[in-house]
Amino acid sequence: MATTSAQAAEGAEFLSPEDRVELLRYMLLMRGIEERAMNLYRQGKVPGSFYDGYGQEAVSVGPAFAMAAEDRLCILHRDLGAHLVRGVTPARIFGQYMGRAGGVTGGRDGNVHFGDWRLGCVGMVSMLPDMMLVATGMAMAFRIRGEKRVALTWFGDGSTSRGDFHEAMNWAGVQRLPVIFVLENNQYAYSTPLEQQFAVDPVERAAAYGFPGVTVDGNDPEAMFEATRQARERAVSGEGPTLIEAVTMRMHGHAAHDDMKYVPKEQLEEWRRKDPIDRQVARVRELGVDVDALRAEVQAQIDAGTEEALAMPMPDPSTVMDGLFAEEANELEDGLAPWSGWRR
Ligand SMILES: Cc1ncc(C[n+]2csc(CCOP(=O)(O)OP(=O)(O)O)c2C)c(N)n1
Repeated sequence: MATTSAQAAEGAEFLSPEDRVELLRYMLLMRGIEERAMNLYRQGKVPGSFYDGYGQEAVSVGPAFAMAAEDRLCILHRDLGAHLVRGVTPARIFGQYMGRAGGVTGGRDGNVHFGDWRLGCVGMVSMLPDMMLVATGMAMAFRIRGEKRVALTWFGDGSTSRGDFHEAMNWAGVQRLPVIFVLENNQYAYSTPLEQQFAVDPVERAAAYGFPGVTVDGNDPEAMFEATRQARERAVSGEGPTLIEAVTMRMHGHAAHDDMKYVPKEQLEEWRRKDPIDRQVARVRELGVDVDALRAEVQAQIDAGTEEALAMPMPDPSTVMDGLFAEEANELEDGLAPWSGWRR
């Protein structure tokens, strides 16, 4: 693995002190929202099950922060931080989890299957990893239209054993498409550990399809930012795709119903010591930032978002057919929504 410190140090050259605080803020927001949502689930207010990305906050926030407003993101269920970076508010997310009219899908889809296209987030496709093909197709469209834009998608280690992974990797490589693949290697696909999934480190597969694969410490938001920034540079300058393997750990069960008894306690303990938020807190403290005040600000946002969502009505059944078909829209001509990533 390339050393985290080297990747993060390179990234630090491009990140202002405010950017580094923003990375922490989004990670705190993601963790806080998911903790609150888990409580709402236990209170019976979130239907179905609940999926989170506890411990993987840097994997979603770092890459999303390195992208531009005109880029497009196919976001996985463990990557709430990416929606937050793109400007989705906590209230809309809580509304989504609880199936309310004010949720991102207006109560039309399960709690983690959402994406606000106006903010550049593609609605999550549950069949894994079909979003690799969606991102590859979008990158192909950008190329055909002559637009300097990049598509990025996240997917798990379990996904790399599926045919869709290989089809997307092959086509992206053949066409040298402006697409970034972020493989979140979180050690387990449900209860299946890595050694039962593949005989080679999947990052090596990039070379087989003719483009670079880079392994990154997935618990370091600045290293993730930098790897993605470099991949985006390659993509917009016509050099094609990059596979980024983010090495991390799924610190919770597959979903709320899974007690993950199959994960050895020592393994969890080891990863707890590498918590991505603790790491960024230490950096930001060195900058002289009052982290307790930042935590309080984030908590207030979460409390306000929860209240707002709890007051949202359930969807009106007479609107069930709305939004079934694509409406004519060109987001580049209509003007890009304001958002808060690094290239704002
Ligand atoms: C094609 C397909 N098969 C099965 C599933 C059910 N499923 C959802 S998540 C999951 C495990 C995925 O593991 P991984 O890709 O490693 O991601 P992780 O959950 O570890 O983040 C499975 C089997 C699915 N969504 N799509």
